[in-house]
Amino acid sequence: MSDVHRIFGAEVSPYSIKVRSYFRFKGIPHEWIIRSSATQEEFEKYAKLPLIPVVVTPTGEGLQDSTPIIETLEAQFPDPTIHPPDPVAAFVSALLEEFGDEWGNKWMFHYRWARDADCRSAGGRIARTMMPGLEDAQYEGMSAGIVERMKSRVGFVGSSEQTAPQIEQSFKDGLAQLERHLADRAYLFGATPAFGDFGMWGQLYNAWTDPTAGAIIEADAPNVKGWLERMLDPKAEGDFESWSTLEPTLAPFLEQQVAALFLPWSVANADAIAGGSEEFSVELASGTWTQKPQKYHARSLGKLRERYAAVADRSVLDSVLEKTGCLRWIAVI
Ligand SMILES: N[C@@H](CCC(=O)N[C@@H](CS)C(=O)NCC(=O)O)C(=O)O
Repeated sequence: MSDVHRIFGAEVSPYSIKVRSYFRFKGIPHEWIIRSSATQEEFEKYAKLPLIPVVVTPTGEGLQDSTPIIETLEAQFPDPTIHPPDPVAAFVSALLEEFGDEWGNKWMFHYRWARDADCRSAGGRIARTMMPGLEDAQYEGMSAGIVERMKSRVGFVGSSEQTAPQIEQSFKDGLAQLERHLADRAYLFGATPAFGDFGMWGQLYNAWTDPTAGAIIEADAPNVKGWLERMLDPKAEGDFESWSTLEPTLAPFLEQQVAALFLPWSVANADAIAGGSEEFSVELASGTWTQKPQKYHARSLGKLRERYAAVADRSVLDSVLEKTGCLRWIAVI
């Protein structure tokens, strides 16, 4: 029997390239199959939801959702591990994985569909991926249709006139913080990639391929750019660090991005789902944020809290989370 996993995905999909980068790092034999009109029928055999990536295991099982995909594979292929041995670094890595998927996605998605130049670029690439082999003129109409559809969807991740300046400021501040953190290390948690790298990377790499966000990265963040390139095919170049050496440059990101913006948003979103609200408003450090709740993210906050509850000795972790302002959002007694 073949030992090859198949990944149905696309370059423009942050969650797809996140999973592919993980497969590459682990050295798990895999085939990358671009989801397009040509592969749609096969894709539908395995996809329960019309979302990419879908990983088809050698035994023919279809897996979806990048976080559980990575967790399932990590249990089967433990080496080289993506989890730092220091329990504080390991939890912060899981927190950044979640941040990347949920808040990093707002950065990427907002910038991709907010301005004409970005819409044209992404719409054109998506049309060419989905329907390969057409004439140039045919792509124009398709691309316009994709742009129209995607622009109508930005509100689902919370991008609006009210939140646009907050998302863009968070992207620029977060980038500056990561730039300092990556000044003297290959990956976010040391010399080998961690769970958190994969979640953050899929989104930021895609942002880099778009004109506006890409120009900001090119101009202001050479260290982040090096990491974006490295993460395409990440390699263990040494060991993980422990929290003590990561803290000076990673704590500011936890304070100003994770605790000040993402976690209060995530908790307000989960509360709105639990209360059956159509819309919620929350006061973030960056201002008032109003949107319709996102179902998926309430589930992933629950998973993060379970992960926190499963940490055997939380004394040091709690002091780090307390100091950075994260604890009150995560520790729900
Ligand atoms: N939580 C999912 C999200 C997957 C997702 O949102 N995929 C998007 C692209 S990045 C998608 O497939 N959209 C519909 C489409 O491309 O047809 C994961 O982590 O895999």
